[in-house]
Amino acid sequence: MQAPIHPVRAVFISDIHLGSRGCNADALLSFLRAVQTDTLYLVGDIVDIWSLRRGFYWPQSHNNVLRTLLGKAKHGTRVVYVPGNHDEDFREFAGMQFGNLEIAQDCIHVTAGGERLLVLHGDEFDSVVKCSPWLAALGSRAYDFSIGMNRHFNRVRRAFGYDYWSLANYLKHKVKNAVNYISSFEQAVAREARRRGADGVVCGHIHRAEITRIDEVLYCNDGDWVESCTALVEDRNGRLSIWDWSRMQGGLAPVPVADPVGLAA
Ligand SMILES: [Mn+2]
Repeated sequence: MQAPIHPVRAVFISDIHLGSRGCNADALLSFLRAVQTDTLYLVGDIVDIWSLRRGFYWPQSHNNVLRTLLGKAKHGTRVVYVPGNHDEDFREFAGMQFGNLEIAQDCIHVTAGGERLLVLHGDEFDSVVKCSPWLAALGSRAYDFSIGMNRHFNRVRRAFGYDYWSLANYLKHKVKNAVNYISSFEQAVAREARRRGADGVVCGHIHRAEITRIDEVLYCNDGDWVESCTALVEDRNGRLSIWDWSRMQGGLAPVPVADPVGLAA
């Protein structure tokens, strides 16, 4: 029996990590088949190039995810790909467009209610989070400098054969301070959205789905398809919610787990 299709306005997914063993490709496939969206945002870490370099792993299900994503673009969905740190090689194609598929460093999504959301992966803020007490002391110039340097820092790490410094991994091993790190990340992202005149922000990177307000800025994190199976979804009326697909698949009614947030409300 064909599962019901959910028609929605926008879907944001990130941190899929295709090419790594942690990826929940089958769950993602069933999610992609169950939603029909006008715009699909791929908010970074779609393919895990860092993991592929360590050892090649590419099962059929990962191929099926890629084919389904491209198939959506072919059949009328506007697909916007915002690369992250694990697929940063694609950042050099930012600004390019292939049919319905666009690649961007970051972009603005305008909701049905006319609110502007800055869409970015979030790794730009790793250095801010790592060095936050220092940066607070040094001030806002140091803060901006740190964001700019983060990419170069990781390029140098790679040149010397080190892995990407991952905030998500770091948090797992620093549980005691995890709450502080998460809030420091969220504040950094919200601050960037405000600086760029957006009403809110959509990011990924820390593998923790959430919708909240931080100093008047709507902070949305679309979660991941490794630790959880979560997506940020904007319905036809412009209401945003987080879908936890592993719970919705288990026979539970396909309702958002988080209370939908209407931006205009
Ligand atoms: Mn990331």
